[in-house]
Amino acid sequence: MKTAIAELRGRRVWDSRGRPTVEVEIRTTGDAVGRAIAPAGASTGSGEAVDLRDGGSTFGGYDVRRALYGIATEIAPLLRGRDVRDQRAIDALLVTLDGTPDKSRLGANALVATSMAVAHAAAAATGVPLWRHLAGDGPVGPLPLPEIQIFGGGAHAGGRLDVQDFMVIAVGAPDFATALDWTAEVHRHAGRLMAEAGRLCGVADEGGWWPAFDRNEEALEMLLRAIEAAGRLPGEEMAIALDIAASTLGRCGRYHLRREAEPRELDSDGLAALWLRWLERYPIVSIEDPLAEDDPAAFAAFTRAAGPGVQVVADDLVVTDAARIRRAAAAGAGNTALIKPNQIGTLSEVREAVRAAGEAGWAGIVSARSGETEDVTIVHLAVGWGLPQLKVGSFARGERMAKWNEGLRLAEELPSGGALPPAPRFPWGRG
Ligand code: 2PG
Ligand code: MG
Repeated sequence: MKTAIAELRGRRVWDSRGRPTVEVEIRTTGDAVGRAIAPAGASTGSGEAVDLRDGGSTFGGYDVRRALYGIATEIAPLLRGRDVRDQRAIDALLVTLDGTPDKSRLGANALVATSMAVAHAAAAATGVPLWRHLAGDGPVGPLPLPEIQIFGGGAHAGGRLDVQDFMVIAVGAPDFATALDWTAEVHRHAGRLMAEAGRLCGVADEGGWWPAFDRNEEALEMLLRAIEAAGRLPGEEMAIALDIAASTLGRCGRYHLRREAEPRELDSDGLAALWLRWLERYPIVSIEDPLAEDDPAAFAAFTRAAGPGVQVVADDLVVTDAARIRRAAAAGAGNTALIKPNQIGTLSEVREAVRAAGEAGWAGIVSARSGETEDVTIVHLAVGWGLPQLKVGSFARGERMAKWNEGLRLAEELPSGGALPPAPRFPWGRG
């Protein structure tokens, strides 16, 4: 057998924010190599699996020596000799070995890097691309529709705006490459318009422009101008998507906004009403985490009020956890799940979350984190598992462009070429 794990090692590498992170490299008995790197979030849901850090003062407490120690002393000995094609069994072993409900003993960073490296090694050992390996005998999805950040805010830009991600979706693009072409122009024009207006302050965590706006709506207005300047029809060709990341704005139904006119403290209804006004005024097709993770009833009320024409994405509320997705779906809180592998820890659990979303009639968006690297596993995951959308931050910086560029390469390999998911790309239509 050439697919057994001969060697598994962790190493400390660095992410896009200059923080340590975990890379796992697996070599099989047939000399195939698989490698994967754990990403990390800044605005994390409280139910996420634990990203194990050393604490203390070195590298701000973000060092990963403990996670690497667990890989060397427990994970590697346990997995040596296992068949890399047996992802489910390996993931189950990892979950049992950790033994905690939140992966806090070995760390979800150690687990996710291991689990993804297993998939890479299996693909390499069997001589197929990762997307094909992940799909198994099942159908392969088309390339996902990109959701791309133009301005950063919230936790990704020092709280410069209340809303975390101002993004665009090329809803009218005929294929993946064209979606990127259109976005490149919007991104470029947005930067130019901001510089002209004296509102450009650099680049935020995920590569979007770091804005110096006084009000949240200035960002929406400028986004609209950038779409028009790029020669695209707002709403029909290029639509707006937001990630409010409302869990960073308040708790227990009390929200504090710094970039709005008075009143700046809003209750759940007030916050929902603000977003509903934006939905009427701007071509917004998708809104993520409009209410906080501890406010599911208001999240559900907002989903109903927004109507079937709007994609309401649950991130912090469901944290890529199948059980939480089922609960949220039963309550009507959202209609789309954000899927981030490191929120749960192993690929098999991610797969379960994707299944739970599908069974509930929800759509899925596979997503990167604010702390990223050159790792492109999630692009293959979107294709292999047929997730129709991909969110990886902006159209700048290597760790983001690595994913978009991987999509362009896959367009040459896939049976569907560069085609995007068939219309309607938003299953609930645009109202
Ligand atoms: C999010 C992600 C990506 P983070 O909230 O969806 O934008 O951010 O990785 O910081 O959680
Ligand atoms: Mg989010």
